[in-house]
Amino acid sequence: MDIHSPYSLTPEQIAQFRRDGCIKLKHVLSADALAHYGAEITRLTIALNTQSKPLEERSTYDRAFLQVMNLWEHSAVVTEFVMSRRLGRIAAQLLEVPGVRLYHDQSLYKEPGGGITPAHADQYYWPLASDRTVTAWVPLQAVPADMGPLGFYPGSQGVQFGRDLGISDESEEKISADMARHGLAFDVGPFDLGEVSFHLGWTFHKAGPNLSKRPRSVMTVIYMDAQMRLVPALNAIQANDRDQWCPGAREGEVIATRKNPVIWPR
Ligand SMILES: O=C(O)CCC(=O)C(=O)O
Repeated sequence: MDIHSPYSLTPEQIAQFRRDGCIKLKHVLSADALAHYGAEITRLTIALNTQSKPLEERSTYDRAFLQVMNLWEHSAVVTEFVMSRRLGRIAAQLLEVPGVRLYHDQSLYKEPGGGITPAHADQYYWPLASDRTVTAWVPLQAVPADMGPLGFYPGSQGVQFGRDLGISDESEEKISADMARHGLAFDVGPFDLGEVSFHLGWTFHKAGPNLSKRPRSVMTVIYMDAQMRLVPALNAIQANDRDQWCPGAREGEVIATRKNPVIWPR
């Protein structure tokens, strides 16, 4: 199962990512690899998730997906996937940095009937010093339009408004309206099997509901510059993130805890 050999990124694709703060790449992972790692990721997501309420009794956030974090700590198979040199090298090339580490991974499983993922930027949650962060969003099956594919506002990574809004009805309403004010269009479309998207921590994005009868199983890996430093937490959520994903890291210093292995180069 080859998940480590290099993927050819063109200079145009790297320039596109610099401009847009997001990109979708086809044929990144094979059907065999997705079936192999995907089975373990989905198994663990179901086993470890703690959501017990029916969809109609949950908040907007909790209707969006079952969310299970740092699966790599529970399974050697998932560790192998998260440490994929192919994905890590793409992340470093897109960020235009020599190396990347893991911030954390997470499975985002949109159940049949699951709701929208409200508009947001991920870095609101992270106590990190620079914008050199990127999420690989890896669907474990194809994602047609009715399953809630992830969509982006290309070019929104420089927008300041909305950076203080967590995922909520309020973020959906205010950020979507602000994107329209900036003339930034929402770009959404299906994902083929093997297609993977990458978005910066400050690029605004959202997803529609899962109107299909099948779950939308997605694994994400969040990478940061290997030289990323910790900054003081701006809010309780960032303090929690720091303690969960970078335990023992010190403000002002490079985040190099046991939970933040270098993924590329290796
Ligand atoms: O999977 C989704 O619906 C949302 C994904 C997302 O917000 C992210 O990976 O940053």
